[in-house]
Amino acid sequence: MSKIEQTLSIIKPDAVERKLENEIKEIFKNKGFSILKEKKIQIEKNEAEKFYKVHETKPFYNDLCSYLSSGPIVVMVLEKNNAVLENRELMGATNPEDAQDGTIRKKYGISIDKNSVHGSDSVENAKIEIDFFFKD
Ligand code: IDP
Ligand code: MG
Repeated sequence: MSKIEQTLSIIKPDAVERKLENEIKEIFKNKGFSILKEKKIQIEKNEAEKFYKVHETKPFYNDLCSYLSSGPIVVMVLEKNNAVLENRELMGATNPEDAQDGTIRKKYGISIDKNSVHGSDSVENAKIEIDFFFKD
């Protein structure tokens, strides 16, 4: 069974800095994702801390939040059948070294921290993350 879902995608600072946003958006569109909403923003570190709160006990939390707030990002709501899982598959493994051929992180990721994209990991978290950036 497939069902229409929405998921939150972020093109992270390393990819925006390398001017990859249009290329990455084309990949999503070519795979059948609709970009329902998008905005290019830079967030404050305290907002990144809220967004990544689930990771607050991890040793990489501080660096992760500094990084996400270090430059412009592109935040998007993607829609497709099974969007959450399909986006995770298209992104590839968290560490680009482990990501499969054909994935965004394999193609563009620099390192485990500079891995070019974020994607929600469940339908429930997708709703929370979409609200975080687009509730107004
Ligand atoms: P995900 O982005 O694939 O969902 P998460 O485990 O949710 O991966 O971690 C969030 C982000 O934190 C990752 O995308 C990555 O940038 C960073 N991260 C995860 N694990 C590590 C690590 O071991 N060292 C440094 N950064 C990490
Ligand atoms: Mg995650």
